[in-house]
Amino acid sequence: MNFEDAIVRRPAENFADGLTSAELGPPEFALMQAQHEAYVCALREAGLRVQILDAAPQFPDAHFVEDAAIVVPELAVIARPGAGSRRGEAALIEPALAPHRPIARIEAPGTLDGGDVLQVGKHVFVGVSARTNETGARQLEALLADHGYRCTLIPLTHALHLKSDLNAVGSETLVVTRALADHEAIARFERIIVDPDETYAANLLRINGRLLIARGAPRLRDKLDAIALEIVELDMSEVRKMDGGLTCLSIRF
Ligand code: CIR
Repeated sequence: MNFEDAIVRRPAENFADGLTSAELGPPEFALMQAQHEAYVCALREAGLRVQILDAAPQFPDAHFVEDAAIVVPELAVIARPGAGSRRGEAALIEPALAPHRPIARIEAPGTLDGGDVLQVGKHVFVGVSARTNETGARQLEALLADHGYRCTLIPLTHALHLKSDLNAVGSETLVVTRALADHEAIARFERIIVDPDETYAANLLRINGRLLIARGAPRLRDKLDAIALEIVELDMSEVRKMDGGLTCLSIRF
């Protein structure tokens, strides 16, 4: 799948007030800004038009825009984030997507974070997690079914989001942590399994001919070198301190 556009949001100065379970120490704002700018550059160098939204200090996690919407060629689904402190991010993202796609919405009592949604062609995997409930997942399934997509729900117990564990590097190849490697839902795919001490790097991002990966996972990088894609490593230390990764910093379409 080829992308042309991305939407990102600048991190707010109070981004360290966001949710985290990482226990990696307090993040630094200046370094976070630099990492975010490098990320935007990497998206542009991969050929995307990048729309940069203003920081939203009322929602310190709002730069993790991926969680607020799911965009497919036919429509944009405004999510309903599972964390109460993040719920208002949905209304905030809608005006940025409305010029690009017809809008649909996940409705209460459904909850859904975009980080739980992995699209591989017309097949969409939806993590049912602490953030995404089955009602939200089924609402998304119904909205996408109208456009010929098939959804598979994957219950999660260990990770924040599905894409913490599972991402696509091609239409037939997934990168997956050991936790989901043997899941029947992905049995038909080629699987590149991430070593346990490199689990964070499973959250990688394929953009057209490039693969963005977090710096610090040399064994995964070696495994990915076999794929004919240009690999771009990015320093994600401050993003990681707030439980974020490469996918969650943008919406691609
Ligand atoms: C949160 O806990 O919601 C944020 N601090 C991190 C969200 C990361 N989102 C993602 O991986 N899609």
